[in-house]
Amino acid sequence: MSCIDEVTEILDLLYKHNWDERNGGNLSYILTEEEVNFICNPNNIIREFKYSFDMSELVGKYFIITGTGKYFKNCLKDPINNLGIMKVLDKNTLGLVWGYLDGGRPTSEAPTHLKCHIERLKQDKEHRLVIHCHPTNIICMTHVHDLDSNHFTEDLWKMQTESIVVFPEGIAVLPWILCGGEEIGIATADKMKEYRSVVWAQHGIFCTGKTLDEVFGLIETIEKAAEIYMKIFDKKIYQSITNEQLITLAKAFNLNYRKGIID
Ligand code: 2HA
Ligand code: ZN
Repeated sequence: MSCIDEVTEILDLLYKHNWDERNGGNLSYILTEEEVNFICNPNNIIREFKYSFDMSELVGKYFIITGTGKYFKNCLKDPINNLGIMKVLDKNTLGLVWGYLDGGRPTSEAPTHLKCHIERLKQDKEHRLVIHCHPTNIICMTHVHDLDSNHFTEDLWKMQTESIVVFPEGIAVLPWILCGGEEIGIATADKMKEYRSVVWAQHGIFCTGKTLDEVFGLIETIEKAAEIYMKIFDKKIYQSITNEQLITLAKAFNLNYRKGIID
């Protein structure tokens, strides 16, 4: 399977989960030189994209990035118009080596993605992927829950046994900030120093990790917890998972869970 097949399969699944309506969402994935060689000649730079922030730490790396204004719905059947593969040429420049055939360019959230990659690579050398999407129940929760990251994490952990196992480091929550801009990029990347998942209130989520399966699974698990929350938060609750039970779970699974939430 080529990296294009792998990425478009996930984009299609994200669309079918109803997490990427219209042109909602974006993805960026670090590719190996071998993966790029399989698709195109990585030394043939078709076009260049300039950015004002410093991406020195990424120079020489290859990324596949969804195009601005493109619909996840269309990526599986038409990858070459909807996606681009780029090499980071210098601290301010991405060089297109494949894709964006109709004259497209990287997602408006590309600077945020690239800043997130820089931070996650500092935490985990095997990090490769950033996915931004609009899962319904996570967005719902940011309307009816406070936006304190620890409290938000606590309630997601307590919705189902799997939560603390899948995201022991918790979830960061940002208030509403204008998307596509510098402020939200800096705020998101800053949270990525400690978290793999950052919720944007009334908008969606950024999730990061090593593989497509891992990050898709992270989004699924957070969204499932949020769905349970939305179904029960205004009902009479008879019993829930307690702090003690979460600590028992964490010990059994040897989880390095975020401290200061349940203890
Ligand atoms: O453009 O989701 O945040 C697609 C988006 C922007
Ligand atoms: Zn969005």
